[in-house]
Amino acid sequence: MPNISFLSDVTLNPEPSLSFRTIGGILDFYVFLGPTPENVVQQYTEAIGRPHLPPYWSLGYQLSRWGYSNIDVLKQTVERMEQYSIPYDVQYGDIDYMDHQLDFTYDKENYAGLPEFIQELKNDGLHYVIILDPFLSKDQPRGSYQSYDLGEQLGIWVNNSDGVTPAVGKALAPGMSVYPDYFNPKTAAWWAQMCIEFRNVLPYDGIWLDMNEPSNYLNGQYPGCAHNNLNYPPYIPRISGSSLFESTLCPDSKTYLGSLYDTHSLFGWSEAKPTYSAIQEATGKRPFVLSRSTFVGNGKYTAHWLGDNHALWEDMHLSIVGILEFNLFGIPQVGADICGFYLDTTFELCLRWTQLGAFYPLSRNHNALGQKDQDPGVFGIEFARIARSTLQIRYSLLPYLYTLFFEAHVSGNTVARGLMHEFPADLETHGIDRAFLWGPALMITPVLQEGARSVDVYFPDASWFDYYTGDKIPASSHNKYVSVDAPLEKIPLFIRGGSILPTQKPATRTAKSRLNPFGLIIAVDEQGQAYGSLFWDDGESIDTVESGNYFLTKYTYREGHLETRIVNNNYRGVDSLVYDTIQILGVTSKPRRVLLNGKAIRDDTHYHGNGKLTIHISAPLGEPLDITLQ
Ligand code: MIG
Repeated sequence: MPNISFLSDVTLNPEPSLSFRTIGGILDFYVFLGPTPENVVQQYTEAIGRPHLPPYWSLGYQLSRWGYSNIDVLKQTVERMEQYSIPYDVQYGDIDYMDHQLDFTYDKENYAGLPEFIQELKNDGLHYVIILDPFLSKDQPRGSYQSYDLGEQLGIWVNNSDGVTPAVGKALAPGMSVYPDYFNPKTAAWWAQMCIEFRNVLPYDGIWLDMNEPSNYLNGQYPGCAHNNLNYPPYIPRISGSSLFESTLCPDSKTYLGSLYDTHSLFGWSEAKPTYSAIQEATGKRPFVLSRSTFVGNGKYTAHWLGDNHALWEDMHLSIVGILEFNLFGIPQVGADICGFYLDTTFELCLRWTQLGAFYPLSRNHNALGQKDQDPGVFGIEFARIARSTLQIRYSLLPYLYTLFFEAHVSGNTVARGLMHEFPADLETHGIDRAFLWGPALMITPVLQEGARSVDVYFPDASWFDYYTGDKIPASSHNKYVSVDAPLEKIPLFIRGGSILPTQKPATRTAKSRLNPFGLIIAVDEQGQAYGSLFWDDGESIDTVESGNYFLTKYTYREGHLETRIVNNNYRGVDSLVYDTIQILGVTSKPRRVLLNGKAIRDDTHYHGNGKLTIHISAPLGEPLDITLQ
């Protein structure tokens, strides 16, 4: 796995072989031997740094758009979510909140009262994430834009090739803009100070880093790129655009670590850690940073969205590819703009995308300026009902998803993974990009075609259970594609035998769902066995894993007997939590009786003819749980 930051062509040849053609740098090759794809990712992230543990709230549903023209429009959107009780944890502010698109300001006319409104949202359990761009307008009246004035005084911008005069580009903000050079420790300190001071103005919870390629509306900075070998190298790899400086700065610009020719691809990465640390200091909590540009190692600090897509069925399909790739890259908290960014979406596309997006590790609906609204409350009651029930499934499975993020953090596992990670010997799985898994246990098979009311699902050789009914997929359907019903209101989901998934009763906010009773879905394999675990902490403190302040329990189910083994018991928040529903899938016959910690429980057991057993209990989460079927 070569970590090339220089522009390069990478060609996959049929031999099979790979060829690299790069315009600079040192080729350091690391070979990770696996043997499985999952092992490769574990070894790779061991080398580059494991992904950070995201705050729990950031696993909730996120809503964004470019073009909430004023605070009332934003309020109406939040209102619609409320009206339909749609699970939702995060609201974003795109550049509209700013005063003339200037970082570290807000629009006191169109967004009058924003600080108070953010506080209201927070009191209601929501979180607010603000966008920041990596450029500052240099043409504001003297003394009116302190962030720029201070930066200018400190001399912390990316410079022209002379290394002294700032590179001047054009961004959204009025006038011309300069670019913070985050490689410079003085820049990082200035940026942190700005972020921390701005938190006293807007009480944000996370930061969204946009345009950090870095992007520029000019090709190269003012007045153009000189004719030299850096700006016009003898060979240009196959990049989008015709020059190295299309929509960015000239390669011969100077950063603290060298010319942009060398550091361009690291610009976004260089912004990640300073932003992460600033939020940590400003909030005293676990940071959430969402970054558009990333490089090897970004997963230690940021989540990622896949950038500006279109409201097209094919883009929805391709989003699965992007999500699986970023899981390979060690940046597991990833999602695409649900319902599509550019172009107006449609009812059906947006509904199907909301169903798929409910299973993105990062579940965010986002929309471009000028497009029709596409938040889940805007399409009326039928859409809202389906969005709600799908997001309730996400919320009920968040303890499982969070446990996967814990495993990614400590062992480097992927969170969303391709089927080939679990069935590497089954060659058919290698090409599948229309279905994916959460961890080893949940298969998501979305509808990706307009008008379709069924999906062709490939079932690798394992036990599978329909998430909704608990019906077992017959062995005759293994190793082939089978048509599965997918009416408009449903995204087909399957649970793999051999797994135990921790769940929790959903709510409209994770702040509430986190207090609800837990459940377990136990899906047995052909030997009647299943395994799983639950990681739990307060969801927001810094370094809980490193300091041991968490709860971790392992589950084993064998021969009709569920046992827990509490591995770490250092989070007292579990003391007020309980288990209430245990579902076992694949039970061969109705048990005569069910024992909870050795004592028979009465009528609270329901056997569905299809092998699904539902047991209602009340048992403390923080204590060993023992259930026996007899
Ligand atoms: O030139 O902030 O990819 O998500 O809404 C557009 C406005 C700048 C690009 C981002 C998009 C965001 C938009 N930004």
